[in-house]
Amino acid sequence: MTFCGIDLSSPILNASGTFDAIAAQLAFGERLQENFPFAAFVSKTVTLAPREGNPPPRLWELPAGMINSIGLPNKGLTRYLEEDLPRLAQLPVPLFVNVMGFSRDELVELVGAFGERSEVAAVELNVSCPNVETGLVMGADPWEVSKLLDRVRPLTEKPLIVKLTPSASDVAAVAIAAQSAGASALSLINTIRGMALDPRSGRPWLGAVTGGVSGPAVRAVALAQVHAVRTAVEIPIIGMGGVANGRDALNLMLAGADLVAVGTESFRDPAAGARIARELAEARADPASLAGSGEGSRKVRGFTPSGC
Ligand code: RRO
Repeated sequence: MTFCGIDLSSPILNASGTFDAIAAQLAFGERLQENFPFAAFVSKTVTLAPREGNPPPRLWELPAGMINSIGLPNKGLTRYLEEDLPRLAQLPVPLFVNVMGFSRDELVELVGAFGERSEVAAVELNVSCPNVETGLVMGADPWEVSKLLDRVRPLTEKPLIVKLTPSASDVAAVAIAAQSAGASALSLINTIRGMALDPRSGRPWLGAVTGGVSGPAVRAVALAQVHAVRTAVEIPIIGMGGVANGRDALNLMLAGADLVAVGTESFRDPAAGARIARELAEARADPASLAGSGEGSRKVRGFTPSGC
C-alpha cells in the first residue's frame, strides 16, 4: 500500500514516543532489522532546544491505560541530526520525524532542517502535546494551524502530517483548516489531559500535576474523532487511540482511518505492532470472524445487559 506516495508493507505504525527504536536496535540488533514491528517508524517529538522533560513521577497506570507527563525530553535539533538521524536511517522502514515548536519560528527551523534530509520520508507536526508548561495547544485553534502551515508548507515537498488534539472544541474545523492550508495528512488522537492523586497524600501524583491519558480508556473517543474528521476532509488519516488488537485497528479504519498507529499497547508488548498488523490482515480478509468477540460482544450476541 502507499501513503502520501510512500510505500508501506502494512497500515500499522507506532504512535510517536511509544517505541524507542534506538534502544531496541541496541537490544535486539539483527532480529529487530528482520522483524521490525511497524511499517514506518514515527520518532519521539524533537524540539529546537534540548529539554530535560517534566519532573518525576511521569507515569500513572489506569485500569484501562495510563497517564504520561513525559514533557518532551529530547536532545534538541542539532544533536538529533548528528546522533539519532544516522541510526534511525538504518531502520528497514520509512522514517517519519515528529516535531514540536513553542512558536511558529521554531517550527519553521525544524521543518526546514528535516524537510531537506533524504533520511526523512515525512514530517509530523505535533500541535497537540498536552504536557507543556504554557498549557497552550496550538492545534486546538483552526486559525493557529492555518497560520503555521502557511509558514512551513513552502519549506518542503515531503508529506506534512498534522497531529490533532482531542481537546479542540471542533476537531473537524481544525482538520479542514489544516487541509486547506496544505497538510498532506492528519493524525489523531493525541492524549487527553488527565490527572491522578497519590492515594497516600491525596496530592497530585505526577510531577507536572497533569498528563495525557492514553490506552483503551480513549478508544471510543478516538473512533468518534476519526469519524468526525473523515466526514470533513479527503486527505489521509492516521488513526490512533487505545489500539490493542486487529479488531481495534479495523474499527478505526471503518471509521475513516487509512493507517493506524499503536501506542500504549507497545509498552505492554513491544512486538504488538507485528501482531496487530497480522490480526488486521486476517480481519480484513474475513470481517465476519470478528462478530461476537471483544468490546460490545454481549450486544452482538443478542444479549442486552440489564439497565440498557
Ligand atoms: O512528551 C510528552 O509528554 C508527550 C507528547 Br510530546 C505528546 O505529544 N503526547 C503525550 O501524551 N505526551
